[in-house]
Amino acid sequence: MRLRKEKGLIVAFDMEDVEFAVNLAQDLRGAKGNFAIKIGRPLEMQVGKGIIAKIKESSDLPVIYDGKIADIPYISRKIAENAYDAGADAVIVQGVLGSDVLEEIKGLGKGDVIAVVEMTHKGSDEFIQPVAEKIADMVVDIGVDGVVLPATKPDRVKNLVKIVKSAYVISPGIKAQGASPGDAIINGADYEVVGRAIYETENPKSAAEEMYKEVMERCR
Ligand code: 3DU
Repeated sequence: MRLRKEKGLIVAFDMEDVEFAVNLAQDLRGAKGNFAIKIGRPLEMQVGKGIIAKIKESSDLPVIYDGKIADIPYISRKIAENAYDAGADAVIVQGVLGSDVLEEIKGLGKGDVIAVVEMTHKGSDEFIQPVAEKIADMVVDIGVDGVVLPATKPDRVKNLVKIVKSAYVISPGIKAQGASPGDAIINGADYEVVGRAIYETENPKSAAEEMYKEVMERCR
């Protein structure tokens, strides 16, 4: 199930408790709102790629594998292929690696390719930010399906969304990293990515629903 270019929330699954992750995936089945699930390495490392299949079986939502793939084209393709074959609808790749890596993964034709253009942390300003416009141009030329832009830097989201055009924009950095729900979507992003502020709460399903409501109300 591919992601559409529309407003929604992506729940980051970075927890290390596999049973908790599977239960949350099941809970999110009936959640009110437009949701997707993003599986990160801390969860994947507990059991390997089998977690992608497990989460996919447990939920009816699009599943993104966030391996932040960053290797030579041959290895990057292998990682992406394993993720798609396990059931991932999309994989996340570091855009800064260059066009050959992205083309290799895109060439698999097995699902969405999402490229990281700029990141939320301060260190991203040292080397990635100065070339982010170039990365955005390149990933758009290749025809990636989605891009990652930092919700913690709303002015950057505003500038970079103008370049990415038809690709959907997903933006992490909400709450735990300082951005407020709605900061990225108000500036042109499609999805906001939220991890700890959902899965570290008493009732993650209602936290996800509440946050979805809050974002939609702010962006109306
Ligand atoms: O800070 P949170 O717990 O809401 O999680 C944010 C998620 O988004 C996490 O999976 C992380 O790997 C991802 N992400 C960023 O936080 C920042 C980026 O620039 C790119 C991805």
